[in-house]
Amino acid sequence: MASKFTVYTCGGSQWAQVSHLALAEKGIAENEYDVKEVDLFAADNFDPEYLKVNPNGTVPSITSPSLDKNIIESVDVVRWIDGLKGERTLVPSDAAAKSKAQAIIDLVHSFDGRTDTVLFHARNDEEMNAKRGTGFKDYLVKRQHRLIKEKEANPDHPFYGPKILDNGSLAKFYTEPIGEEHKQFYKDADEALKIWAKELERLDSLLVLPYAVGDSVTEADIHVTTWLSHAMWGVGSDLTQIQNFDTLEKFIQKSAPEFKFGRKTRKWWANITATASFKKVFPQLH
Ligand SMILES: N[C@@H](CCC(=O)N[C@@H](CS)C(=O)NCC(=O)O)C(=O)O
Repeated sequence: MASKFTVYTCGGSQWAQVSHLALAEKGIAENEYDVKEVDLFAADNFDPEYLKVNPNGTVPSITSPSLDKNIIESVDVVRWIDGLKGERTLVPSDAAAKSKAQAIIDLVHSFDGRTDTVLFHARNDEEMNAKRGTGFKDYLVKRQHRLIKEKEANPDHPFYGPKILDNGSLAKFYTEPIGEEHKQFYKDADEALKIWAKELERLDSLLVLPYAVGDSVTEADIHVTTWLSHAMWGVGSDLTQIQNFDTLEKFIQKSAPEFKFGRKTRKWWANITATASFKKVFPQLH
């Protein structure tokens, strides 16, 4: 293999976990690369030094002396890791499987499928007050403080202004007294969760068993796995009860009462969670 590369990651990040699943699937040993933890909970991804690595301020990223440009998107990270060793097994060679894998990846990376809907939004005062008592509030508030501090220190940096507005537009629902503006926030969350339920149904119809697009684990499995695990974690599932969708299902049913996790999704999850790579990266849900 070429010279050592560096994976920028964070234990609590769904998209960073795709790197670790891909590395495990490809059998790349831990001494073949370096790992740098970017603590999202301390908002270290907003450090101007990290923005030089990844101008989006997100994880994962990969740097390597063999690369002209850093890799800053999880989809590209998996594909690059796939090319490091042996045959390309994660990107399907069959055209139909490849396009189905892409459709599945697009679904979990889409605005409609984003896990933020499940993690940060609330549909009523009760949910809002409950969320205000969790680490989600600290996360959003810490981010806002860090962004403002970095903007003061780096006033001309183009990253901070838009990000302050973006994070602030969500953080305010956690910090300001509950009032009129929350009503629209709740309505939007409810609508987004109805759409989320539809996306899960669409995912179920796209899945081919035993794995996402057929007989072997591909990039599609990797992206859906980290996404679904993160959503289960985000709604407060028992993290050791890996097969138990109840908490997430009930959470979604509050917006989409007919929703149930589909037969194929459950079977696929049982298959993917039985793999050695899953067990290595997910000793419990996160
Ligand atoms: N499209 C990017 C999204 C990466 C992403 O949003 N990562 C999250 C963690 S799961 C992150 O770093 N968030 C920090 C932020 O947006 O400030 C990818 O797939 O790599």
